[in-house]
Order: sequence, then C-alpha cells, then structure tokens
Amino acid sequence: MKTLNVITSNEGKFKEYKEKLSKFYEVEMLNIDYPEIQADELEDVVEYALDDLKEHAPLIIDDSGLFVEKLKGFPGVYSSYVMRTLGCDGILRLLENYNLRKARFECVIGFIGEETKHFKGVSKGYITKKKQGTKGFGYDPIFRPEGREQTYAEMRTKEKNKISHRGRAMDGLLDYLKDL
Ligand code: ITT
Repeated sequence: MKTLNVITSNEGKFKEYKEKLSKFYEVEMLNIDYPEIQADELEDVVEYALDDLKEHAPLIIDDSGLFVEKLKGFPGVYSSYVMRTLGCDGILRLLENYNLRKARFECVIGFIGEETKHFKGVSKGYITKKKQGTKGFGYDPIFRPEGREQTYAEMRTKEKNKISHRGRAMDGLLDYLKDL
C-alpha cells in the first residue's frame, strides 16, 4: 500500500484523514513546520506552503477556517490564532447579542502527487449558544452543521467526515485519485 504523508501539527485533523483514507493509503502524520503566509484566501496559504514541502510527496496539507457571517467572516484565515487566544468561549461572547448565527467551515487540501492539486470543501451551519460535546477538536463544540441537531463535537469521526468541510475536500481528492 502506498504511503501518504499528512503534514500537520493537529492530531484531530490527522484522525479524520486516517478514518477516511486508510482504506486506500498508509496514512502517516508528519509534524513539520512549513511557512504559513497571512493571506485572505485559504488557497493562497496552501499554494505558498506546498512549494517548500515537495520532498515529502506524496503528501497533503490542510488549511481550514471558521467563517462567521455576523462577524464578516471572522475568524476565517485567523482561526488558528483566534483559537489560541479567544477560543470557543471568545466566539460565543462575540455573538452574545445575535440570534442569527450562520457560519461555515472551509477546508483546502493541498496535494502533491504526480501533480499539484487543491481540493476545497465547505460545510454550512450555525454557531450554538453554548458548547456542546467533547469529541473532535478546535471549534467543533460550537458548530452545528445545517440539518443536524448535534454539533461536530457530538459526532463520531466517521459521521463528521460524511458531511464536513474536510470530508468533502477528501471526497474531491479521492475522486481525483481514482481516475489516475
Ligand atoms: P496545521 O498544523 O494543520 O496547520 P492547525 O490547527 O494550525 O494545524 P488550521 O490553521 O488549518 O490548522 O486551523 C485553523 C483553526 O481552525 C485551528 O485552531 C483548528 O483547530 C480549527 N479547525 C480546523 N478544522 C477544524 C474542524 O474540522 N473542526 C473544528 N475546528 C477546526
């Protein structure tokens, strides 16, 4: 079985990649630093980083973010910093006075195999009024996907992967790989 390196520092992301891709690949986590530029679009961050990582191919990197409508897309590309500083509680506080709580998660996978590709996945949903659930990672306890009663933190990895931004981006990747 071919090895696919997932370059990330985030164990939660890796668990999701492993759940969905290990049928097809030996999925390995490589926690190595790569340059992350500050850009308006996740795609640009991924594009820049890939250049530095070619020696580890075949590989994927993942840049994701939570975009809250009432906050004009914040934290978006700043999601990592905001998680470390304000956390889920900070987002809940910023939305304290709002009933309209639409948000979306975006994930861009950068892939280097025979060629370099991007795959994007989006999941729409809502920020809950309080934290719910203990599974998952990051903003999962405060994000309820559209059409569901549970937050991502109340779902098993397999269930989240069926509908999530990352799961959808992985569907694009798998679709591409099956045609090679
Ligand atoms: P990398 O090493 O892969 O870059 P990271 O945790 O810094 O790991 P990102 O910059 O892509 O990853 O993620 C931005 C923030 O959004 C970070 O705090 C994540 O925990 C959070 N996040 C990303 N995907 C998420 C998901 O599926 N559910 C909840 N939070 C998520």
